[in-house]
Amino acid sequence: MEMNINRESDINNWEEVILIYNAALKQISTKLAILNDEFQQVHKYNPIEHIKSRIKTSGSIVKKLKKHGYESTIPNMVQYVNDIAGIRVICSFTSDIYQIADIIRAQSDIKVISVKDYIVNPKPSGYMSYHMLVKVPVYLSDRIVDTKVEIQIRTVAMDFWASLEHKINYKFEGNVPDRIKSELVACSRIAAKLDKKMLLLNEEIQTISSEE
Ligand code: 0O2
Repeated sequence: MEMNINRESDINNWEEVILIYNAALKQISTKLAILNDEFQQVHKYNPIEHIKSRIKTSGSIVKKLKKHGYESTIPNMVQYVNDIAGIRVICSFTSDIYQIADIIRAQSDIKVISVKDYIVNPKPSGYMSYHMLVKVPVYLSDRIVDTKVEIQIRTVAMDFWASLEHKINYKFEGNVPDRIKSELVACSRIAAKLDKKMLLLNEEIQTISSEE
């Protein structure tokens, strides 16, 4: 049977949205888990600490569409909301982030649509992370749907910062006092420093072990 390759814009209802984006998340999660197992076997090292994935809630999707001035329709969701399917990969070291990103990029069935490197260019809030927007084919019984997934790759320290900042923003409903905002920026710089020091320390340990 010949399969049609469909665009996401052919997704018709909410149940289908959930089905397809969940399938896309499973595909990426499985790929990453296999890569981690392979690393463990070949290099005796796990670059991935853990992986979290989620489908954006309908409420958050509607909020995002509203923010950008779009009506809440299924075609608009699929076209304009890039992170309906989101996966977060937490690593120990900054070097792991770029290594994982390169491996994702090299997968023949994954198309990288865009990359935002908030590690090289942190957001004014202090937010640091490496974002990749990719498309992965989802195989249904009668068609293949190229589906967007947002992959956020960050270190444990960056993740710690982002989750605290998220909680603070939620508590103050977006109106965070300036003093707390600048403390958060300072914390982000400390986290970046910690990441650098831990990476150097790890590299030193690796050199010593390889000499032994
Ligand atoms: P949630 O709750 O994680 O779903 P776009 O997604 O393209 O419309 P933007 O801002 O250009 O909007 O995308 P970007 O910069 O890639 O950020 C998207 C996601 O990154 C956010 O999703 C957050 O998960 C995370 N993020 C970005 N900036 C910050 C920040 O300052 N603090 C924290 N804690 N997280 C951030 P959502 O939809 O905003 O939220």
